[in-house]
Amino acid sequence: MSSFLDVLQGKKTKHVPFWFMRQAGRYLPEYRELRAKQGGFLNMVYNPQAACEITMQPIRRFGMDAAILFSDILVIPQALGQHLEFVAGEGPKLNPVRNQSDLAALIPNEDILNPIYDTVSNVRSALKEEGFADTAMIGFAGSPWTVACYMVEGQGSKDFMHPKIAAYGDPEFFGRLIDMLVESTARYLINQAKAGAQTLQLFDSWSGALDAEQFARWVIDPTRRIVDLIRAEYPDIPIIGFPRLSGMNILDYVEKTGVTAVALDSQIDPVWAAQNLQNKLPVQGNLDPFCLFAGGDALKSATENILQSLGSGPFIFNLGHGINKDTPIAYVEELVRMIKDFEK
Ligand code: 1CP
Repeated sequence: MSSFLDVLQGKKTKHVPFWFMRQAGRYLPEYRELRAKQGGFLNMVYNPQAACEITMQPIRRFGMDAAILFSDILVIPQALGQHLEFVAGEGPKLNPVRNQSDLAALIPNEDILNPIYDTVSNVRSALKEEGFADTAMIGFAGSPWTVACYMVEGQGSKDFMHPKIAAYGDPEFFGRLIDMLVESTARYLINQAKAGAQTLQLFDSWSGALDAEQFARWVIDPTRRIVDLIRAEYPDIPIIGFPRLSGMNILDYVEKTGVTAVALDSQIDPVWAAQNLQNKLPVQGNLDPFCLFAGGDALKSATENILQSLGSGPFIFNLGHGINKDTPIAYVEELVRMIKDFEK
């Protein structure tokens, strides 16, 4: 039985299960090799054989307790009819949706997501066939607020000015966009569960951009609606929420969204999390990815601090955000050793 799923089901485990955000990706030479052959990120996302292979790569190397689907949060805007491309060295570019008429002009085609469900079932088979029967499969999506950030801004941003102005200034348009995202994201996650995903994670990378009132409206409420829609079909599937940089709003998030577990960014003190969050639900996190990049004594002491603070309660070790592409693999190996050696 998977210790990752055990933690999410409230059972005690002997070891601390772990996986790393962006564990499949450019820090791995085998990923870079496949990417060069496949010609581009989105080609790999929509190719169920390639995406399965990439999902498996870190599992074979490091033996994580969970494999996360190789895909991206921006496939949902694409399925809703928005033009998307990844420009090398610049990240995602979308034709911005800034008002009701931009929104009305979109022609959705959710069938484009079908290959991703094939990836999920391919990964489940590959895990069994390659002897990783205890490794769980995580499906995921972006949360409506974070996906709307990219849809309205049209690209990444430091402050997401356009979506914030739309959320304050044209809540009717913005609310309609969020409603669309709630519906399509719930369908997308339910289909991943149908294809074999055993846990679902919602990434809200930009939830820290909102004040408390806007956080309640655009993060908590839509997340709760997605959780309710999923639970109507899959009452028992664990759902992990990641309200990144949400600060003290994380308390309301934990209380009101209905998520099974909460993923922590690196700003949150593990000691505080043990006292204020882990008494309510399992937590996941939260080593700073740049501490892993730096390695050495800093990596050792931060990892020990996290394991000592959170390791004896319901806990899944992870990073506080995605692993950086230039992270030395030797440091990842060292981190894995420290987590595996930890005695509860
Ligand atoms: O090879 C490449 O150049 C592509 C880089 C890459 C990768 C490997 C992108 C582009 N996305 C991904 C995969 C990905 N994205 C996964 C796979 C599973 C894993 O191994 O963890 C996941 C879960 C995501 C989720 C994602 N995409 C988020 C949420 C988590 C986070 O990092 O905050 C976000 C915000 C995105 C958008 C995105 N996709 C890619 C980039 C470079 C970005 C960020 C753009 C920005 O700077 O705002």
